[in-house]
Amino acid sequence: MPLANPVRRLWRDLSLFDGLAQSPEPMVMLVEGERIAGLWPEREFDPALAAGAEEAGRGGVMTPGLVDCHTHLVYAGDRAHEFEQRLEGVSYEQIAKAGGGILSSVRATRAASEDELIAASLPRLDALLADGVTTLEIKSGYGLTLVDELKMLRVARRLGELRPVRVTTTLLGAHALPPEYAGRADDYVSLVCDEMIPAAAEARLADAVDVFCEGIGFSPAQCERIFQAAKAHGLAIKAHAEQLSNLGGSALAAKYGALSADHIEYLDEAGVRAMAEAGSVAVLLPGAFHVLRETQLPPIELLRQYQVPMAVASDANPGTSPICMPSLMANLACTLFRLTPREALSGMTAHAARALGRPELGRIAVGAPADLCLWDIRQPAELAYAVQAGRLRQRIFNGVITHAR
Ligand code: DI6
Ligand code: FE
Repeated sequence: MPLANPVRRLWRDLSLFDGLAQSPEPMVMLVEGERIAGLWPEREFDPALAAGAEEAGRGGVMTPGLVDCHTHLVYAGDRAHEFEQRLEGVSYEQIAKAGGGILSSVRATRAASEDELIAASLPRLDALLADGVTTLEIKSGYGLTLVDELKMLRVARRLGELRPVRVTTTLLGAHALPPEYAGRADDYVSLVCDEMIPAAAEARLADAVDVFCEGIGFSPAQCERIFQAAKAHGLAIKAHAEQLSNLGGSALAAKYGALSADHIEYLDEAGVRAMAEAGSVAVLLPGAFHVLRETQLPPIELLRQYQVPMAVASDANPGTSPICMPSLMANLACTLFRLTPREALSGMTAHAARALGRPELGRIAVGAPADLCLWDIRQPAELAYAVQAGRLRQRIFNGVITHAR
């Protein structure tokens, strides 16, 4: 039910980026309760339209709250030693095959209690919030048993209750083959399909199901079984695909109507076409590209040609992207992938929201939830151009100003 007397707040003289484009002239925005209630060019604004509204801000750049649509935020331990090994020339795949990599985070995460995981994850979440995130996706995938995957998903849900942020959750049981299933990958996939997916769906702990379709992950045939199980339980589909090689995982995910295919450095034109036809979002993860010192660029020009929406996310995780700073991702997307600043910002707002199946988020539009960021900069492109903490003047979540300075 709408509030009888919702709080009305007015922002004046805004440089406004609505998630897709920048307004050509200064704007006025009215928020009523939890929603955006009015948008006018400053020169057309009649104060009678917002009678009784409190002026909450003047000047600055207003953007939608940032949407980080791909994170592995919940985990225990760290992998600083592997970072050093990689600097000495050992590859990510070699470390994984020797039982390190994802499996080293699995050992630490299995050993941690829910409260310990909350305590480990909150500083990372707070860093994202302080840089403007109002919605994020959190994946499981460091548990790899029924009990530990559900534990991670519960932690992710609890994080969303502890802070003013929207959290969507994704079951990534097929992230790596746990050691107790060595040589029995198909049996492990059966565990994911027959136990993890039904349990996560039943307890409403997962909004989507993800897979790591890769030589060191799961084969396309195994991923397909998982997509079928996800569909049967009404869960959305995502895929880590074409990160280290081209196995056709993105096209396979598209065939099942995936919300997104993520990483996609090795994606080819057939894969791009399949994604365009299915309406899947291409999630670019420049943090992992940077940390792995990858050289194969995602097919940005083809994605533009086929009009596949491009999202940009942090991939925050202990191995390939220990980075909790979305504005740095905007910068890396431009410097490494040659996105324009506008594409990078759409990638962290409107397109990222689509990659989560929440198209009502990531936009500044009348009627949309008032998740917003007011930045102390002159033009939106500065968010991608300069890497500098502390530019967020106000963070507005569901109509409430949660950070202000
Ligand atoms: N690809 C990635 O970049 C992350 N997961 C995946 O499938 C890395 C996860 C990790 O190294 O812990
Ligand atoms: Fe990832």
